Amino acid sequence: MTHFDQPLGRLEDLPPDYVAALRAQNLVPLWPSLRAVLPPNVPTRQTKPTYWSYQTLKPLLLQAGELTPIEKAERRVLVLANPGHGLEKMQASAAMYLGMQLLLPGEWAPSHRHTPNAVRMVVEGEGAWTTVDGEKCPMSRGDLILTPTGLWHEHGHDGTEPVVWLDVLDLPLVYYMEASYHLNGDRQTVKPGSGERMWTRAGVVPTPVFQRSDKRYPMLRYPWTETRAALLALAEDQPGLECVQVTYVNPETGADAENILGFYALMLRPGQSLCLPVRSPAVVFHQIEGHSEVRIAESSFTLSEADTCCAPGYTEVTLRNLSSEQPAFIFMADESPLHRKLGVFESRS
Ligand code: 1HN
Repeated sequence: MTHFDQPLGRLEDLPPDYVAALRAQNLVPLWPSLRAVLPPNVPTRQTKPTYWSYQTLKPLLLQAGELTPIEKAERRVLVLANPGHGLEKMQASAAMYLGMQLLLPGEWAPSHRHTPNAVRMVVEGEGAWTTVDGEKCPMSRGDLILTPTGLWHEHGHDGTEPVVWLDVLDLPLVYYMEASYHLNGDRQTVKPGSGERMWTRAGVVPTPVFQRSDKRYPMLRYPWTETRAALLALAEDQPGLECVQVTYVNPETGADAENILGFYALMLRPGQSLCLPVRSPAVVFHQIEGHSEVRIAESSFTLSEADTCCAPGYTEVTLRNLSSEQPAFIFMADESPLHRKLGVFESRS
């Protein structure tokens, strides 16, 4: 037996007065906790495979609309919390926060900006908009709207039915870094133009007077009609392609749309099963269209439209389209930009 295989000393093995003397000086012995913080082969993950049903959640969200006026909420959200982290932590994974937000006709969620990055994935309802950095972004089902770090954003609703969207933020990470705060602002003045029109065609970008845009976030709204069409075109063009997936990117640089979390749309062909590679980051799956089975290690969830689930990192995930006739469309969010930037990204298959 090498000394690496030996069990390490426990806190109970030490004289209590020695431990007390250490504590009095804010000192802690490493060896009793070394295996907990640095386990062999696979990290300890508090993130549990967790599923949230939209059908179950929606009436509770509408009830929040009756119980709490928007002025008393600022953002009327039910947080999709992972019990593995403790519900009060409001975390879906180590770095991801998820919430379902309700805006009722005529309501306004005032302008603010903050350090965490956010995106909205529109779940249902028409007539709402989000103004981000002066750009008014209409919200339709399946649209992805960025509200990156530091940019002013406010939500309004000129329609007649409730609007619901999924918020994805890197709040747990930014909060853990002790870097999370917000500022309130005045109603924004809407500027002309929209990135979604100027950057829709991936091969050509606007160059007024031969100048490329120097905006860090040129495109703020990614309409579902375009993303869906891109997936269908990819599937048709590459009939043998197993993973029909697109990444939401900055159209000027090709980099991930935001700094910390990555966003993707995936199409499962009718009847298709897809084994995802085992990778270090946690992943969130949100069904945009159709029905899928998501197997995450020993758990299995059926995702119907607007359902959401999450998988910890270092875990086997298999997706299956439950329809043999229709494609299924899934929105995904993960922590890979963060893992890659920090140099801890890993793919094991
Ligand atoms: C936020 O700013 C919004 O602007 C939604 O709609 C959810 C959760 C935590 C922190 C900021 C929004 C949020 C949030």
